[in-house]
Amino acid sequence: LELEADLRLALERGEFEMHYQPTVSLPDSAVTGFEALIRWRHPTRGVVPPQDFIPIAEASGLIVPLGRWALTEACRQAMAWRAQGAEQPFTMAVNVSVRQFDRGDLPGMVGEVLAETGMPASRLCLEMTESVLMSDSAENLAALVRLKALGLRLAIDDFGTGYSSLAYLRRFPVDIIKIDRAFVERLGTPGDDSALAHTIVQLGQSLGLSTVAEGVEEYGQLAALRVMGCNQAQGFYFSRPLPAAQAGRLLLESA
Ligand code: G
Ligand code: G
Ligand code: MN
Ligand code: NA
Repeated sequence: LELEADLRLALERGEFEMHYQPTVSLPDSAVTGFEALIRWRHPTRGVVPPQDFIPIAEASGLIVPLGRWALTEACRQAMAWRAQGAEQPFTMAVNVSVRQFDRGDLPGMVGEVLAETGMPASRLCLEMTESVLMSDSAENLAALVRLKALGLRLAIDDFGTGYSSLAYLRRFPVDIIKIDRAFVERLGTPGDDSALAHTIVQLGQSLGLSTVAEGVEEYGQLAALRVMGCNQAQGFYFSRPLPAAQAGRLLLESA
């Protein structure tokens, strides 16, 4: 409760910041863009991880203004990097909560933020968990169709950890599946268990979806993903999430 009260004030006080973790293409490991990840610098508790405050923001409805702030900041930053000379196309991926679908007009908000920041829709990706599709609601489907009509891309985050059926991948206008790091962990080790990661990559290929492996920490995992034909990767092996200034340097150097 104390944290919820603090959370209400934190936006006004400017205590949030975004960090950016690069994503790379395979097999060449060129930087393709970033995932924006929110951080809260609490005045007395230090950095509070998102797992500790996103659920509170979701339950209280604060996720709606907080989500708008995060999207605006990520788009504003992407445009600032372009202005600083990042000429290569790169994507900005922003996480959205299922609560932003039921508690607000997510497509309307996204359209406004694109207009306010000048961010090209084609460079924006929204990441959502399977829960958005699992509810099988007509409202969520309509919202996804409106988001797609803006021209952006949609990714399923933590893919393979939900309880949803695969049928929704056809029904919903999804472009990217992000393979949960649980399936990446044991790749490239002796007697590794690569069957599930491989199956998800093949599922993506057969449905025409791009696959992104999360949580790549070691070379052996990267090598295994290259062989499977996974399209992109992300993880500590390449880079941790970085403050904006460092992420910007990485982008400008990789041009
Ligand atoms: O970077 P990491 O510990 O920071 O992120 C932990 C979790 O918090 C991840 O599941 C991530 O998707 C989620 N998360 C990070 N930033 C945001 C955000 O801006 N909005 C939402 N809804 N979730 C986020
Ligand atoms: O659920 P989502 O994919 O949005 O979560 C992103 C989270 O994963 C963030 O907390 C981020 O810090 C974390 N993360 C990113 N790369 C790695 C990695 O290589 N290993 C581990 N253990 N966590 C990672
Ligand atoms: Mn994510
Ligand atoms: Na994920």
